[in-house]
Amino acid sequence: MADHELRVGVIGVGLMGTDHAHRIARRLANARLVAVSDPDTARAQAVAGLYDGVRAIDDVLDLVDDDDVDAVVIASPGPVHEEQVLACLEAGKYTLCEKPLTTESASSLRLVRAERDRGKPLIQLGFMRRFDPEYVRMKELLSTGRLGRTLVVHNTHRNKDASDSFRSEMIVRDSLVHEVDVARFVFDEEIEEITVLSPAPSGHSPRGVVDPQVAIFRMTGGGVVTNEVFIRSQVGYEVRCEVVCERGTVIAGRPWGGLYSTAVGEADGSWGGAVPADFRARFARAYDLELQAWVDACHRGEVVGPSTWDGYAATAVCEAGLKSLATGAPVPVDLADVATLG
Ligand code: ISE
Repeated sequence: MADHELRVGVIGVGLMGTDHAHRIARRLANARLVAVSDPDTARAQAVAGLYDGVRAIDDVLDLVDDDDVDAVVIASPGPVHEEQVLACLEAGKYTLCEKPLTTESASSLRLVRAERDRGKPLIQLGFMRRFDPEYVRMKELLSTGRLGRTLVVHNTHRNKDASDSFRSEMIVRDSLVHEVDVARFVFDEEIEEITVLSPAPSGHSPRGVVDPQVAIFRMTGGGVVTNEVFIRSQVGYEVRCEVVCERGTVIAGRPWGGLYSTAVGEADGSWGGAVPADFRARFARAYDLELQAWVDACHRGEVVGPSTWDGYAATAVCEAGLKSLATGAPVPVDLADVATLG
């Protein structure tokens, strides 16, 4: 890849895309933000206007084909990812695609195949927790074997609030999908069965929306993962992962530092520290490391981090999860045979 700064175009400048645009423009080394595109062209122009020399390009596919764009970040909603990722593959451009890869396993698998047919990986999936320093250290510790085999994992994933349009299905596809990736990352195995339970909903969840949800994964090696996802917790952003092994446990994302205290009254429910408001604050460092690793890999002509296969496997698990959400019964995960992919 080029010996100049990597010239990056960002597709989709909603919450995450705007955050990534800023990160590329201001915080990354050896990269430069050169273009943004969004169906909301006024918004794209507003984001482009924040930085010198950044163009707003009306048509997303024109951004992909632009000769001055070396590499692309896709931060648009999942349902439009297939067309955009395919365009990046056809243009031969390195791409960081935010999760989910797509919203159905069939389209995700088409992308896995399209990338393999090109003969060279180009796509990194945006599962940022794999770059969070605590998750990285947890994985390193597990890999030493000192704790023995991993038996059980408990994930907690809470957001402060969500709009009424964030329905039960989106909690599976857009939120639980992170736990799906964490489980596969921690165990280095696929998920073979998922059960999604529907507790009595919070009074803050819109009519008909199951929030919180509790999902249980069974791994191919027999391990079990429990997951609580609660999108309208009213408090803030809390993401934790506790791994239980034969000879010890590890927790990533535990509140730490300073005094631990609880008190009735004004400070009810506080612990001596602040709960981050959302994922941009909690995972800011992980996103920086994720995008810097992507930029560095682009310069080396490589792809690091989660792959299209990881994106496909996560989509397939969520698809089974949606079936389970409807009945509460366990649903097997139907994954393509890797050997048939060529
Ligand atoms: C959002 O899309 C994310 O990826 C966040 O990490 C997650 O916490 C949130 O629930 C999703 O909506």
